[in-house]
Amino acid sequence: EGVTPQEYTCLKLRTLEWSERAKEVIGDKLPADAKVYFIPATLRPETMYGQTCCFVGPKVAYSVFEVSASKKEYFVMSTRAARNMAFQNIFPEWGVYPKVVDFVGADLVGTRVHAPLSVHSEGVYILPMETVKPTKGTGVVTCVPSNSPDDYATVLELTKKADYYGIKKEWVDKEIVPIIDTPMGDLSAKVLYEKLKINSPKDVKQLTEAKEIAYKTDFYQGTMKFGPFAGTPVQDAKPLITAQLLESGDAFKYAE
Ligand code: A2H
Repeated sequence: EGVTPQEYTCLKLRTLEWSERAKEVIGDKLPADAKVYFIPATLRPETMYGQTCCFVGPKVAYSVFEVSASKKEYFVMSTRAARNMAFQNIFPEWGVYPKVVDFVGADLVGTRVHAPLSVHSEGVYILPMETVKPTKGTGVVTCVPSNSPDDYATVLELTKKADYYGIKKEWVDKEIVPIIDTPMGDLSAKVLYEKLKINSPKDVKQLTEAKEIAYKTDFYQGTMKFGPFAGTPVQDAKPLITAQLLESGDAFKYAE
């Protein structure tokens, strides 16, 4: 945690169908017509067209928090993030973040959610990512394997070992659509994964390097290839896409 605050865009991924385990844990603690959203924090809102799943740490603690009793709106995230949000006018009452249900990440795996802007409009699945840090953002990470080397590495790992991770292969095996064109091609995460000879999400050193290169290449040399801003440089498109997400109510700003 640095001295300067990090400003994230938080996306609202509405739950469409809970995993069996999550249903058991929820029991009758939520109204039947509740609108429950998973809340990933991202620095790359311009890539949201390419979401193929959403990650939780399987051993990380998550809870459902009530954000609007009248609208029956609830958020799934870490308690740490809820507490911070309660002091950023994201909950109706200053400093108050009512907790309704407690989970461990593994309970949530297999839940299907709607990811705003994603080409996979039928919904994407909540999947496990071992490298999720409980002390960063909301603890929920939306997965964009076209542009995030970490996400690409985890998608490959889960695809190779679906049984081991207790997931269905079709939950992870979604088409990776190119979102941003760059001098190194239109799938910067995949190109760098291969070039730096990364083998798994545990190759932290190479992944750190890949992340830095991907970020700079996409931002400074990238042009949108997908969506309404196709042809626009990423530097110009990024604030426009962010504004659109905030305007539609599919996202909000969160700082820590
Ligand atoms: B980014 P910073 Cl396409 N644990 O979003 C691990 N990683 C987390 C996290 C957590 N608790 N919370 C957020 N993140 C990820 C998109 C993306 C991201 C792309 C490319 C790069 C990238 C899709 N995943 O991040 O340490 C989230 O992934 C590269 C750093 O606060 C978030 O943005 O700087 C980013 O890390 C925040 O990282």
